[in-house]
Amino acid sequence: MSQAMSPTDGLGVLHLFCKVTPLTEAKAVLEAERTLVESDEGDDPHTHRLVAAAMLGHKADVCLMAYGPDLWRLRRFQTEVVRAGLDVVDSYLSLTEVSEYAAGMPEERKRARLYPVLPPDGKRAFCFYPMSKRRGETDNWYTLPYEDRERLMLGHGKTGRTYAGRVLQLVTGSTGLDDFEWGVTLFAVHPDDLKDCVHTMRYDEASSRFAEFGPFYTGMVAELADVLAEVGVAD
Ligand code: FEC
Repeated sequence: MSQAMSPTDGLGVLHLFCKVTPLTEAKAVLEAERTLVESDEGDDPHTHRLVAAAMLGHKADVCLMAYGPDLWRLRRFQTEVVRAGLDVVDSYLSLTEVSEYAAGMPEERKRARLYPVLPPDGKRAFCFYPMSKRRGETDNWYTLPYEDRERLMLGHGKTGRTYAGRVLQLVTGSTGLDDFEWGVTLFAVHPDDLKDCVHTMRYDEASSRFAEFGPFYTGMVAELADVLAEVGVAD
């Protein structure tokens, strides 16, 4: 076994978007989950976890969001998922982080960003998309002075907090790791909470001037066995 490869702080997050094939075996996918989480303690923040969602539309049948401290363990999970007959048609790699604009947040909230326990209770509507901040000739986020960026992000956070109880967001950093700068994973009570939240935030200057988005994936979170049954994988 290779030695663990872990971020200094926080966890690796691997979103695997998969299609079912005639070779997909539910037992083998469930075994991959068991291996991912095995020997971890449930309440240890450094634990490996899996969020499974049944996806809607042609882009993917399932999303397997595996996260934890050891990137080797995430890689082994990916290998087992492929061996179990799922076709990985898209993916996203990121790391949990505390944004530089959230440095003053209470320790408990910072910890929840770095070591999240997912999925949140009662929020089964699921959405993922990657995004970056614009680096255009007119609007370039990275040439703004820190004070301007901080003001814009405080405005963004204020709008975001109006969705407390309806939407839980996990923004994970991927600059230098994947094609965009962040992965945004949203968990909501109702699907329209997802739409409403993203729509409203687009009017904030931080998004209206500076946000660029990749493809959106939407689905429903459930236990892995139920997700597999719903997308037609036989036992
Ligand atoms: O430079 C950076 O670090 C920016 C990273 C960043 C992106 C981002 C995108 C979205 N957020 C969305 C929803 C919410 C909700 C809350 C919220 C709060 C924050 C805070 C920071 C922050 N967001 Fe963000 N978001 C980024 C950063 N966001 C910093 C304030 C501190 C914190 O809570 O971590 C309210 C959360 C709560 O208080 O419970 C909800 C959505 C997007 C993608 C769409 C868009 O940006 O328009 C939705 C990147």
